[in-house]
Amino acid sequence: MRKKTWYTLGAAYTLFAASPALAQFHPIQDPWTPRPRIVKVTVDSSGFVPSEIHVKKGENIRLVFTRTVDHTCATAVVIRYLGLVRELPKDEPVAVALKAEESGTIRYACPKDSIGGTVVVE
Ligand SMILES: [Cu+2]
Repeated sequence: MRKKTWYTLGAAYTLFAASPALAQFHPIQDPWTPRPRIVKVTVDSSGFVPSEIHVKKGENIRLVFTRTVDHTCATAVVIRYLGLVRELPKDEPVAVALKAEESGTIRYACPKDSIGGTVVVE
C-alpha cells in the first residue's frame, strides 16, 4: 500500500481508539435530543465549587470536575448514586454524565466524604 493510505488508516485507527474518550464529551445523538447541560465543578482549596447544583428531574447533566490544587483530599470524586469513583488528575477536566430520575439529593464528594457537594433534583 502507498504511504498515504497508511497515514489514513493510522488516523482512522487513532480516532477509533480515542472514540470512547471523545464520546464522553461529544456523544453521538439525534438532533431532537437536547444536549446535556454542562455544569462545571472546580476542586480548589475551599472544596468543591459550587457545592450545590440545582437540576430538574429527568434533565441530562454533564458534570465536569476539574481539580486545580495539589493540596486537597479530593484527588478523586465519588458519586454513590452512580456507583462511581473517578480520579481527578490536576487541571484535567473529568466529565460525568448524570440523569436524575427522582427528586431528592445526590452527593458528590472526596473518597473520605469530608468535602463535597449536593445535586438537588427538583
Ligand atoms: Cu476529604
